[in-house]
Amino acid sequence: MQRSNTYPTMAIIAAGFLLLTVMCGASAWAGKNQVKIGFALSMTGGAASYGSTQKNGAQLAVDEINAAAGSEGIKILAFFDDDASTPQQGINVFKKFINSDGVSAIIGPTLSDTAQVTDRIAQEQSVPVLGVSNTAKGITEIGNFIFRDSLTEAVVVPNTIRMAKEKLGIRKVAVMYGNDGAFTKAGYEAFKKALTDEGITILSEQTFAKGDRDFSPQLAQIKSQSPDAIVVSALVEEASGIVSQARQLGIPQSVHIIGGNGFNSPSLIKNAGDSAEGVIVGAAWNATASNPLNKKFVDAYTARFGSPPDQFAAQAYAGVQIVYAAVKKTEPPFKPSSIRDALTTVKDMDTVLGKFSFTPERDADYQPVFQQVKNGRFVIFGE
Ligand code: 1QQ
Repeated sequence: MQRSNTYPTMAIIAAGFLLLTVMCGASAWAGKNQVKIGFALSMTGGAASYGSTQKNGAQLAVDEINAAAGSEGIKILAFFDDDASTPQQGINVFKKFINSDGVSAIIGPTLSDTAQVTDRIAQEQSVPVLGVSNTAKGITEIGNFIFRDSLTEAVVVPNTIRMAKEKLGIRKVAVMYGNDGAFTKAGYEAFKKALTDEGITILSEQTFAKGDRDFSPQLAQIKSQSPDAIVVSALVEEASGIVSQARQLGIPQSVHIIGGNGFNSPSLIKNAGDSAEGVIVGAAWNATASNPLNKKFVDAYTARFGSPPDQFAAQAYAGVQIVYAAVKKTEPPFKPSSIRDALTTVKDMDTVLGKFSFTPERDADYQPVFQQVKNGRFVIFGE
């Protein structure tokens, strides 16, 4: 009796093991061609205008890549999380990506302020990071695992100021900047250097802080100095207030307003309305760029999200493709350090930003554009 009972039991156990082995094998196989990428983007807080379009751009790229990969190719398993526009939440998200989700690479965070601290964590844990909107200096200096496809203020601003002098005849300016953030301070330093290099007189320097709403004291003083232009390093919330209030206080449109990367969001135009007309801003990308990839991207993005992409969406979209190009040069299990090494070999890659390569310092290497707000859109100056 005992024997006859034992056989069926053993057979069931053996079958169970077999099934388990097959299932594990299957899931290991299914996961083999999948690379985990974490996206730390600002969905809430002061940088949400940038983060929301970044997320759209990234999602579009991931979906296109996964559709094209079919059943054989490498698919991206994307983890999206909100860095809340703060360093503290950025740290939480990076730790979760690295320690719980086990991602092979991270894209983000949105702000340089956040990147300054989060990227140190990734560097220490040897996980590569691609910044897609960090433009302050000192980010890629954190270490050899840190890359970015966003052009720095140090690259964009000199071009903006040179063009403003050439095309608009700017000779004397007033400067306004946020003195409490990595990005706004880096932008200020870049502007100051470029203005000095071009021999443009700085009539005064005014500061403000994140969250300020009233800029009338600074603008009243600037108005009394009659500059040719007001040069502003601000994130979009403060930038919108400055632009609207400058015009409300009667500073005429003939006094140009020149912004840094913080101005590159359509939210500036939405918030400041007519006051935004004529604003000058240097950028890493313009919607009208004629390369065929860009045209396809603009159409696909507009069809899916109901409004055209901005620079932040374009940089995020290109960022996913850049990381994926590196992933494809590695083998499962897509070790973070292998992806890092492969990223250094990305060269002359066709992207919506144009032909893309990294500098030896892992920064972006391509030409900035000089834009103006015209009829509620960022257009290439003079077009
Ligand atoms: C930075 C920026 C912001 C304006 C956009 C995200 O460039 O923080 O570096």
